Amino acid sequence: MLIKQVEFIKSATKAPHYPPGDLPEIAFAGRSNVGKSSLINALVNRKNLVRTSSTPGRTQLINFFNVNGQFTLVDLPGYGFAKVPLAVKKQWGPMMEHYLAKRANLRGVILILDVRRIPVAEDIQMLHWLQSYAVTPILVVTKCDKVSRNERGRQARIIAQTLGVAPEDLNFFSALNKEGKDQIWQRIESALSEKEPGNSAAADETT
Ligand SMILES: Nc1nc2c(ncn2[C@@H]2O[C@H](COP(=O)(O)OP(=O)(O)OP(=O)(O)O)[C@@H](O)[C@H]2O)c(=O)[nH]1
Ligand SMILES: [Mg+2]
Repeated sequence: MLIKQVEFIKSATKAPHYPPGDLPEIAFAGRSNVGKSSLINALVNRKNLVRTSSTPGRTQLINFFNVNGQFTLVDLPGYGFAKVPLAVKKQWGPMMEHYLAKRANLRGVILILDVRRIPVAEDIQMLHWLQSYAVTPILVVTKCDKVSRNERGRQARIIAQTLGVAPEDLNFFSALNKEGKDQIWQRIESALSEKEPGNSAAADETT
């Protein structure tokens, strides 16, 4: 993917505040601190388009970015961080389901997992939502620079088994050495070029 132009559009929590959904869209989901913002920055070759943080759970808004005037990338709020206030935690599920149900232009969601960790309940929940809203999941296992090849293989089997997917469905990535970037772009491009997914009907129903 040739990146000519990337710009922040806006932040939102609810559908009335989302930017117009006239371009195909790809969203990034995962636990707090898993590396969502780092992956977006790496994909668009920018060091700090999206703020990365050492304080997990900082991004509680849905952030929209336009790429080349052609499609939208969306940084979704992270989940699963223990220190986030309960009131904020309770908002996550409805905010996510609302977004997934309403966003008819959504073509795929990149679900990001830490190579060193077993997927949590919210990861599995997210995958189930994607299946029920017919949104293409793209599974990315990140921070691969932190483990050996052997450890990666072992973890990949556990992660795939916990999620109920084939190990071949996992895309390995590292924001440090950019391993896996081209393959992830290929998956994104193929999701972007898919025809209208089945969730446009669901969006109409709930309006
Ligand atoms: N070694 C290594 N560190 C990474 C990688 N990806 C992210 N990090 C680090 O992990 C921390 C969190 O990264 P972010 O990209 O901010 O994670 P996030 O998922 O956007 O976090 P929230 O927005 O708080 O939910 C930062 O210190 C990053 O530098 C990676 O592939 N390898
Ligand atoms: Mg972030």
